[in-house]
Amino acid sequence: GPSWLQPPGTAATQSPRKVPRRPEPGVCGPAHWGYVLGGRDRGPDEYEKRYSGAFPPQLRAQMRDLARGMFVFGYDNYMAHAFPQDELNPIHCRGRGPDRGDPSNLNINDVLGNYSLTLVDALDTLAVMGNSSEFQKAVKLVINTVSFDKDSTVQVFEATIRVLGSLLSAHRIITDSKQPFGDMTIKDYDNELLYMAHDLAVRLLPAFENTKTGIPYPRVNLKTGVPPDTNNETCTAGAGSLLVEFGILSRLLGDSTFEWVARRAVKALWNLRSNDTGLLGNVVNIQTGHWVGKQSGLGAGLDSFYEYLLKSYILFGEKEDLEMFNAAYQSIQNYLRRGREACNEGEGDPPLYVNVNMFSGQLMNTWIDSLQAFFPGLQVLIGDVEDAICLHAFYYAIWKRYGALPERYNWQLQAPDVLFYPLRPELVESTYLLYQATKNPFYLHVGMDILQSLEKYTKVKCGYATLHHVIDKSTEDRMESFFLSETCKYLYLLFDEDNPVHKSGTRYMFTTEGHIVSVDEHLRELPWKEFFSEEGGQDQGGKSVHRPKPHELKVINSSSNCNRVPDERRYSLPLKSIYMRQIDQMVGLI
Ligand code: DMJ
Repeated sequence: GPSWLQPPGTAATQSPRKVPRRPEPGVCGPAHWGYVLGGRDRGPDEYEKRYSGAFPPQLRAQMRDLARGMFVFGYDNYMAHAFPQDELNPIHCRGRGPDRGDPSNLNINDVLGNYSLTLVDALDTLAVMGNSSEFQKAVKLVINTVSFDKDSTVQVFEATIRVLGSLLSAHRIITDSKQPFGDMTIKDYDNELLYMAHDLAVRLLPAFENTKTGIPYPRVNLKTGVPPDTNNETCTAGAGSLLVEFGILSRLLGDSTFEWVARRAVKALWNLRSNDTGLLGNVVNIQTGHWVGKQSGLGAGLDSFYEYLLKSYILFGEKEDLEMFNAAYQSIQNYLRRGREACNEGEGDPPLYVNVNMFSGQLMNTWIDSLQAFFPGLQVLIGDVEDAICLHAFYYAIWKRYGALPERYNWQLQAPDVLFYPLRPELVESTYLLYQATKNPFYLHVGMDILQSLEKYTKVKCGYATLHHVIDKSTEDRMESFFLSETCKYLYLLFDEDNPVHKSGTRYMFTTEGHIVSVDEHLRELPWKEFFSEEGGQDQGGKSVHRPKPHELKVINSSSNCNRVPDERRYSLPLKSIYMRQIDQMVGLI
């Protein structure tokens, strides 16, 4: 089996890995993925021909229009058949709201709050695509018809990233004096979206009360607060990735409450990390602080926790956020990363990030999940582009095999463990960010491939449907709101070379739901600094907690922190044929 089964240090890998490193031509080691996935030997010329040549401008425009058409088809059908309900059932052309008949149906009820979720979540995609008339119409509809005074019990995290984040993003677009996307102003706009965001956040606040650790309850009822029979267990990402939206809201309103509770949650989780490994688990009890789920990985349960440590720093400039991120990144390199030290050189299997026990660092299982595919995008933001290239290629290899990403893929069995694909954006997100960092046309080919398989396997009568089974390609009657807010947006941006998001002087960052927020000095002003003094290096029992030394990786400066990577700071080594060969070995099926 691959050396990924071995603990770090016993395989061909060094721990900790030194990052980032540059490849030297001609030293590819044996690639396990190559034979796992059926790779064939090909001469370098073929790679040059296939990927390194320019992606013709007409083809790029065609793909941009295809991505736009995909969004429009999904959006128009939602508006025609589902609005004001939360989601579109694209096969039967109907709307879907919360499952009132079965409160335990969390897959639905955590997300659908009876607040026109898909419309709200799609607002800034309309702006990014330059559709000012529909953006203005949609904003007015939201203002006039959406209310949060609903007897809906929703997940705090989902309501925050999908609804609160979108309202704040749209508010900023409307009030931006530069209007880079065309005229997105609203006549007589009186900060209504900001007030709606405030109203929603106030309804979420009960989740942060009566918790002994400061870690919030996972769910609240928007009318009545935390339900009496509520669960005391939450996943780390759910409780610890609220700071971007809550911080923006606080800073726009000049009210520290929201940022304070979100930051307290992050710190409480951080203080519960393992003293030995520096890792966090995936599920914690909010009253006792005990880890219920001890699995540490980059996917479900933890993904956006890491993402928001870095993005909070980018947005608010608080050093402690960067320090936490750097320490977390180092622990990830030490305990989760398996395989050879460098992506593109040396002996041993290519690198992979596995799931381990947070206390021992021992491997817990042999699957990775599709949510983890966001991680190369995060690595681009910190400049670890080479490692990002490798991890992205692994996920693309899986996509090539199934025309989608199975929710879980077992790398030991070389088969999916969980077979559905709900139109998730993570691989497209990383593809877009890697393209911005390298400008290598390989990523346009990847995007085209993804677009074409979405068209082929998921397009149905009234929209795009969840793949129930990535092998037999059967579908389910559900189109999640992130398909319009993220998947379509990243695909469009990948091919829209001149989009203001990566062209204008304004710097944008994406929230974890793909909502754009501009990074500006205004958000770094902090009138309530004294409330946020360091709570010290102590755990809850007063014992001092070991803090790993912050990793050397530095966010280069505020302008390269954004998703728009300026020309002069792009990865200086474009993908050469050596990369292509490597990627081909991994992908195998190209
Ligand atoms: C989205 O809601 C967000 O990207 C979140 O961070 C993770 N899951 C979905 C998309 O897969």
